[in-house]
Amino acid sequence: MKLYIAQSTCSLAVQIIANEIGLNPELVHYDVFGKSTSNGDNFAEVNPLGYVPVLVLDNEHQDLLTETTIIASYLADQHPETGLIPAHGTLERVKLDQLLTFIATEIAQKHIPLMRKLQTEDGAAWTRNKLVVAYTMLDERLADGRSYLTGEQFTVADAYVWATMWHERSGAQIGHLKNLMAYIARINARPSAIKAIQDEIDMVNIHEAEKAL
Ligand SMILES: N[C@@H](CCC(=O)N[C@@H](CS)C(=O)NCC(=O)O)C(=O)O
Repeated sequence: MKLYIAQSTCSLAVQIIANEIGLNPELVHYDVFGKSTSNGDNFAEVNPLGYVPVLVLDNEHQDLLTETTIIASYLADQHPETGLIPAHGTLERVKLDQLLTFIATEIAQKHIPLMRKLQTEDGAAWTRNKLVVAYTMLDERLADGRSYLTGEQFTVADAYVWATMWHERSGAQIGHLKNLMAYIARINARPSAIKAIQDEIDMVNIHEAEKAL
């Protein structure tokens, strides 16, 4: 499998899930601003929508998957023994999918216009408030002492929240949310997270070195 990633982005959610499972997809770094890739692929042809993550499967047609929630869920579904996602058709799965949609729409996609400074002052204040409300909801969920969002089991929802902690870049004030911060520290300590970050750094360095040639 080939996984297209970009620095400090939602592709980290797929990397950490792949690591939890023990998969080793070939990583390709995409420079979101410079538009080049670490292996020379034309990313506009890979994903005309211009964003990561993209997973290219090893199957007969080399199917290509986009959308963070879909890729992470697909990998987890292929390995039910990991417990990273509940089984399809169960209420637990519906609740997990509900969380994933919440994270995608109320957190990940709310950060992006802020980080890119695309909004008016009033618009940015509205979006930052939305983020604080969303993160507060997660913080309250963790208040009963559970380790992860759904209990003691790390899931794709935790991977996604961890990968989209962009509050310092977007200016959302959430440092006071102690349960959330302890939870993120817990995920940071997972070997899968440490490896994901190191692999990303390595890929960025390889790509930078190629660009310098
Ligand atoms: N709908 C996509 C959006 C992914 C997305 O926003 N990716 C960002 C990084 S987190 C990206 O690659 N942005 C580059 C661009 O849009 O030019 C998903 O949920 O995975």
